[in-house]
Amino acid sequence: MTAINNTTLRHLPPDILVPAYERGKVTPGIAHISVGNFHRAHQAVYMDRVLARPGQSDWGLLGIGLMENDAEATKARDMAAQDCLYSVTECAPDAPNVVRVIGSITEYMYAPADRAATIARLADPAIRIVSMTVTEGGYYVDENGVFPIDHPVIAEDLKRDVPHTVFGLVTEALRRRRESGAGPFTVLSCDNLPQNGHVARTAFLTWARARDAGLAQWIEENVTFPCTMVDRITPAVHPDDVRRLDAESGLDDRIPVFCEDFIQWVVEDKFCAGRPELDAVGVQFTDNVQPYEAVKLHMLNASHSLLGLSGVLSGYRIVSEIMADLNEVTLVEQYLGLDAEPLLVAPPGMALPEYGRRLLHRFRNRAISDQLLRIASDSTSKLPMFIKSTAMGVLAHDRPAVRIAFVVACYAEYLRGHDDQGQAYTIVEPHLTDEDRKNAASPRLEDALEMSAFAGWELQDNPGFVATYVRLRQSIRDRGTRATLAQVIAG
Ligand code: CS2
Repeated sequence: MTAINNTTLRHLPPDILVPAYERGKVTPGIAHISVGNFHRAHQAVYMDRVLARPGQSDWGLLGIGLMENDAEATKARDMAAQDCLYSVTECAPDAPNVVRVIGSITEYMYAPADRAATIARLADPAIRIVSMTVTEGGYYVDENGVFPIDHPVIAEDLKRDVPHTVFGLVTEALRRRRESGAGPFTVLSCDNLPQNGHVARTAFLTWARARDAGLAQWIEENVTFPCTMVDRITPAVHPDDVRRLDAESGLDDRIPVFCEDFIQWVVEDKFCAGRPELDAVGVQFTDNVQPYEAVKLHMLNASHSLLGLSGVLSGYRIVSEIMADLNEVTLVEQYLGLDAEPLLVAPPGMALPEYGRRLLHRFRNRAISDQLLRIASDSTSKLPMFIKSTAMGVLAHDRPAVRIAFVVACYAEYLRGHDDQGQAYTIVEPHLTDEDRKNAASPRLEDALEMSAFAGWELQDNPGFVATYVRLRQSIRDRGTRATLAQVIAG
């Protein structure tokens, strides 16, 4: 097995694709905050393509680890040991896997080790874009579009001279740039939430206003926050996956990632300090990302949530396996065709039924073994982004809400932490409050509709919906999820 680093890069096994540019000449122009698997399989791959083009060598990536925990500290050490190189295994459903080593991240900083140094690095005029994948819940913006400055995490961080949150780091860097005349950078959200650029703008501006009104005004006038739609299914990488991927590639890579072969990025062309030639490497630029993002969130991510929550309860763990269950597939087909699609406007050149069929094809991809527990995790933040607008549209049009009631019931039951066979699983729900836990566990099943995931959905105002939800949830308890699903798809 060959270790990956700058020295071994030109001597890797011949079937491994390596960067087609001289990494030594690349300097960072983009700082990316929270370098998760998705970023490494998506934006970093596009940037790897960009760097192979002439005149683009000042658009390397500076990765920034934000969260203070052991996993992040280990990642920083692994990145350093491998000169920030790592392999991406792209899995097509019907062709051999392709392994490429990605070289676009050329520098990595673990912010908790030295936050002041991280802020100083972001203030470097060479950095012209600060992008981020901080998760759906990471923006804190509530159902009314308000960034809560009195939230304990935010209120505490606002008091610090050297803040810890993404809002604090970015705002302090912008303060320096304003003072030094370095000018603004673009703030680019790459998370799965509707109007992610607008949400990011609200969050960063509200934070800045709470610190310094003059700075906030400068940000408002100078910094741009493009909206983006990002798409590539990227499973979690467990220790078993590391062993499997390394055995397949022949590399001794401590931090490999794997993903589907599909990739898409639609971006609003609004960059206040320039941008790399992403349009030359397959990124779509548009004035209006909204229809693309609505289709992606309300079709792909929503289907994922349906499969994740009902599937985990039924005893499934892997997406491609659940796709052999006709009832689960029918649930998704009915949800897409009857609930989601009638409320969506197709983006130019896209037919929604065809998009839906392609999704099912992607989910069937056996080569990626995507995990249902990954998809179900943090449903508290995801359901408002993926399901809420469809739920509200279905209820407003008085259409049958049985599938919405089912996913709501599945979420509440999933929180009990074991499937219908009694198998326990770990719930990863960082945004679930104590009040939520109480409501989820309440013997009065309606109380679960008070959980923060459903804030603003107006579910309780609809007695028909409440009755269907209670009936389905009780049925999951009495008869199991599979039997309940059979009733749901029968209408
Ligand atoms: C998934 C997404 O986590 C989830 O809920 O739906 O991670 C999904 O795989 C990506 O958005 C695909 O682009």
